[in-house]
Amino acid sequence: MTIREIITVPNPLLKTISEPVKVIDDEVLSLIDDMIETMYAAPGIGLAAIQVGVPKRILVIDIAREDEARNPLSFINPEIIDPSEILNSFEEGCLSVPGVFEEIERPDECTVKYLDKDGVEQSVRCKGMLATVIQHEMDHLNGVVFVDHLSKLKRDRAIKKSIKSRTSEKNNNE
Ligand code: GNR
Ligand code: NI
Repeated sequence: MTIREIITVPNPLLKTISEPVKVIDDEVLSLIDDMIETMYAAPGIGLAAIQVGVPKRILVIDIAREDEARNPLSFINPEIIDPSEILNSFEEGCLSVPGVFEEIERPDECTVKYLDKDGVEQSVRCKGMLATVIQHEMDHLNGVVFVDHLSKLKRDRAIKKSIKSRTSEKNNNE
């Protein structure tokens, strides 16, 4: 397993629409392993393949608390269906927009249909935190980052702030 580099705004790759996985081969399985390791190292609670520069429709998520056992979930070719009309607001962050946290409204519940690592179709009803993270990750597969849900003014400020925070972090580490 390898920790891969996470791309950040304003890298234009983040706007890519990712392609469905055609065959779940060793390359896909090792990408999933690397994504899980990269997510834990970051640390984050979810990661889309495009965040490590690979435009494939693959997500990994682990919303277990720190005092709980790890529970990495992987989703291949996920689709969101039946989003609830009820919305929920959650403070979101993104490994590709470091240093920025904003309240984002999304459907409170949704169902995700996907292929597991064995290529078997699965369907899960997601609520709360899992629903938020799944929708945040699905956005990445469609070239959308969470700050795209903000007004243009707020989005431009958020991206500037993120670039600035990343630059100062680099300087601190050097
Ligand atoms: O680590 C992450 N935390 C988070 C918090 C609230 C809503 C969404 C997320 S996902 C994020 C990791 C990430 O950027 N995934 O794409
Ligand atoms: Ni993200």
